[in-house]
Amino acid sequence: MDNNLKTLAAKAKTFAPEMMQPPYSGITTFFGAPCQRETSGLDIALVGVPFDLGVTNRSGTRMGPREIRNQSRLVGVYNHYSRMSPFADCRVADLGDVPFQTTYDLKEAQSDIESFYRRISSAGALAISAGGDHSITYPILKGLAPKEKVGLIHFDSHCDTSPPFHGSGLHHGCPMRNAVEAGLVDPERTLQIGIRGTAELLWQFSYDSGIRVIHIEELYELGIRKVISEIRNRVGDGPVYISFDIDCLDPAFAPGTGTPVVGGMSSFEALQLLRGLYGLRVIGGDLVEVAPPYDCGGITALAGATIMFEILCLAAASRSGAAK
Ligand SMILES: [Mn+2]
Repeated sequence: MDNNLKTLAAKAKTFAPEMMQPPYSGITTFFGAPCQRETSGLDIALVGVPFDLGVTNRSGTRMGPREIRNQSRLVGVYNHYSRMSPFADCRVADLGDVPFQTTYDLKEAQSDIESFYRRISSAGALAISAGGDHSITYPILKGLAPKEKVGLIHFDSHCDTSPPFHGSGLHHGCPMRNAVEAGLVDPERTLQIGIRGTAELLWQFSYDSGIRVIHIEELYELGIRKVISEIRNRVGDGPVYISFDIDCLDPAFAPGTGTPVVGGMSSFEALQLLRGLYGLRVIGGDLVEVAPPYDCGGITALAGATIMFEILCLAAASRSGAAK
């Protein structure tokens, strides 16, 4: 963290010339980061996953990465709260979108996602992703292939631990169950935050496996500080993955999503929760479920890009050891 902006600028590692251009011009990348295909030498890869074959209801998140890239030009490059720039502390690049061999087969497409992330983890880089529907989190975690089970900090209005239904166990309502059952995620070091709505009957697995579920009502009863403290205590010093479904926010703040549920947190409350997580060993994260066809004036994509930036900053702080 650095109060001296001149020092910060001087140590910039990937302040690409594009970042200094007007945000409405040039070829759009996440936060204006340099675009490249090569993973070697990278600390953090930014990745788009334009995929929505896993939705249980309204499609449209395949359009998410492009619009999040667009709105992200209003977000970087400096984080006033943590007084740092991920682009100064780390080598960060936009790796583009996961290329799909087929866009018509859920299982095949998820194996394309897994392969792409395996390449990133083999290069020793962290990955921060923009979805896409939430089904992508499971193949991302498989591809990242963490050496030990990760703790999961999952913001959502749904637990996404449902059993298979309508002929698939890979849809966007069950990635967290899949990740626990595959031994990738440690349920005892997992929290699901902001949960609400009428799908509760689908989430028995969360309770049975020992995941800590914090419904939205409890979040407001406890307050942000106590929830942060519980997150930190529960995930401890081990590796952590952060998955943020934009439908965790109230639809007033994020209408552009396939399965909105009223009564959620504000975008400011989400940012405050994330800002309480500096110092954790963040190995990656994603921001999913932004569906531009239902958005109004880009507010959901902007909220998504802002949250993605906060997660990027947490990862950069973790990577550079500059944690607050
Ligand atoms: Mn979700």
